[in-house]
Amino acid sequence: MAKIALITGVTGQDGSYLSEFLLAKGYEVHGIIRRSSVDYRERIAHLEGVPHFHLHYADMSDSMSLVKLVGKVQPDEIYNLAAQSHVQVSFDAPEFTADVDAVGVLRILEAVRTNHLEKSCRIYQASTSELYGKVEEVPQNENTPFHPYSPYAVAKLYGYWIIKEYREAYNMFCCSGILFNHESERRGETFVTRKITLAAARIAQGKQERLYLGNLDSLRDWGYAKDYVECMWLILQHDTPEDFVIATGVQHTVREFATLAFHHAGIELRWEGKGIDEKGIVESLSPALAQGKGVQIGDVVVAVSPDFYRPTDVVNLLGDPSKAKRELGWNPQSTTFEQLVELMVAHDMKKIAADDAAAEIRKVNLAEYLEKGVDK
Ligand code: NAP
Ligand code: G4F
Repeated sequence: MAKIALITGVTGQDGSYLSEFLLAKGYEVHGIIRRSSVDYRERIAHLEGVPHFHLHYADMSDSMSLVKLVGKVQPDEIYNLAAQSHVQVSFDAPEFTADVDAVGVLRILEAVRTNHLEKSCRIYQASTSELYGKVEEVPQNENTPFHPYSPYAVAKLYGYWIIKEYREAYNMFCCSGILFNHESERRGETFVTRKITLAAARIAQGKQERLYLGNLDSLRDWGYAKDYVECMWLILQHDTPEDFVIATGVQHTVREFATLAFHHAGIELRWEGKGIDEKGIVESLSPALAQGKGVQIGDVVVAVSPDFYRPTDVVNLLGDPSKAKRELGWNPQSTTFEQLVELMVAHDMKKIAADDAAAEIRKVNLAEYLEKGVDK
């Protein structure tokens, strides 16, 4: 019998990779989607219609929908990935963030208990390095004290503790993966890495003049999302329910990410100024770009805007993945930082060129339509 997995947050970056991973392992995969006025689900469009992949409407803020769905699907494993996952947005929408990211976890746990599945169903909770927040030690491991530093992190801390509580109170197999930042070609476009790779591609292709960023000194331990979903599965296959730090053990600043991303787009940057006055200036161009009329040597292509500063910012994340390496046999270095940046830029260079080609086709179609009329 194929194992049955239920994924909340299936339309997100991690949900899409995890679906592919579990389908390849022979699972029957069920995902939760929510009603939206635009029904195209970009990251999982290629999976819709695939046998053993099923989507259901429910919402993390609606316990009844979750209870009914868990009862209907009878999952062996639940991967709770759904969240309002943007830290800066959590300052603007703290109550919504708490409802989905904190109480949502409780709703999943209670849906499992209500359906009497607590002995058979294993639960993975998408926890986060944001719990370390205003960090109390570097690097951070499973024993490092938490100091959440945003409404998002405070909500996720509740999720972490309620998972632990249900594990101890009801003997449930539920665990948190404390994942450090992981990125990919499917990363949301307002997270800093994707914002940079898309902008570098647009600037190289003459479609954007400048990229505005916030804190360039912030340090992150960035890994590749495709590598990290394997760990979510490994955590649930472990003999005992335990929490794990998942990270690469290497950190870089936002500035270093930007320098490397622009390099792969054909633009070498030099940095001048400090704080709000810092700028990324074009030092040299690849031969292909040097011949074009777009970006020029001396252009300011990166600047700092206070709009992207946070009321409190987490600035020094570095994970120690020793436990995951030792107990799960997971390799934290499958994809290096350098490979990650390169593959994201390569993807976005193609995407921006293709978007332009598609827009050109739409323009031609529109011109033809206006000229010939709809019936001709
Ligand atoms: P993401 O791309 O932002 O995806 C979030 C998912 O949650 C989407 O499918 C979204 O659905 C869904 N969702 C949001 N609110 C919901 C609601 N009320 N009901 C049902 N679904 C809802 O996030 P991700 O990067 O894949 O991250 C997955 C999880 O890991 C999140 O819990 C995140 O907080 C956590 N995490 C991420 C990282 C990272 O670096 N990526 C690191 C540590 C922890 P829509 O598509 O409909 O919006
Ligand atoms: O890319 P970010 O928005 O990711 P952040 O805040 O680290 O959160 C992500 O990783 C967490 C794991 O640690 C997840 F739990 C969470 O769900 C999410 O996936 O920002 C990274 C850093 C921050 O210090 C931010 O201040 O980059 C800095 N930054 C500088 N300029 C910027 C920008 N961040 C964004 N989003 N946009 C900027 O323009």
